[in-house]
Amino acid sequence: MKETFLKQGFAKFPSFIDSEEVARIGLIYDEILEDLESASHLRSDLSGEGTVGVEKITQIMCPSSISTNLKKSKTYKQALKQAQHLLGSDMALDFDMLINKRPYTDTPTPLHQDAAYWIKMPDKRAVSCWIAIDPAIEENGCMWFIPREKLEVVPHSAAIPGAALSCELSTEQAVCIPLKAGGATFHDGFTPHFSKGNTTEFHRRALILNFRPKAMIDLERSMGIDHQGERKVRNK
Ligand SMILES: O=C(O)CCC(=O)C(=O)O
Repeated sequence: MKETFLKQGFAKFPSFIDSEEVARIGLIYDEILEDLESASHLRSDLSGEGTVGVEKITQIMCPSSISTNLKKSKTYKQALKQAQHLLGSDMALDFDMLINKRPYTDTPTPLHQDAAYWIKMPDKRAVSCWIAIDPAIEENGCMWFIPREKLEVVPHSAAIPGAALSCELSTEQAVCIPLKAGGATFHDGFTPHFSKGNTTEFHRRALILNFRPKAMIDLERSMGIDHQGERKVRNK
């Protein structure tokens, strides 16, 4: 898995957490998702269209700052261990987020590279662990990745101010990664990815943890970046 990740920028981990842990995380997830008040400053609609209550793709940044039980969970410990295995023992949790695609909202997450959202860093190592809390399939918005070669960011922009960033690249080589609940993918900041809309009657809940070298997190924080603010292109 490490070899695949380093070569193409992403890898699949079919059984990352067990069903009991999925259920535990799922309960915390739903509490945060349903609580419109405490998370309001961390919450937005990736589609750029919705307001709270009619969201299509709900993104809640730093859920572990709302429920401290998340950070203590097996999931967070295991994801950190895996990130360190993939990229080195200095990897630490930079930020986490929930992304939920509501039933029948049919709104894709556009093709992008995560590094477009981040400042340019001297040490480019970073890995996102995307954990399926519900089964993820093409029809509800599982992840698609394009194998990457270079550690470079192409130009990005947002279709609507405040919406998710997108870029223009061919998706001919994109690989669809369905997962059962508890499965995960790992991708780096340069790997282009997207997901299709949710056309099913069920929610598509994903929990995402991002790791990078501790020194780079310190650099970000010294520049006031904590991943809780405005969504925009930073990698200029
Ligand atoms: O969950 C999604 O639809 C997109 C997730 C994503 O872009 C990411 O984890 O970097």
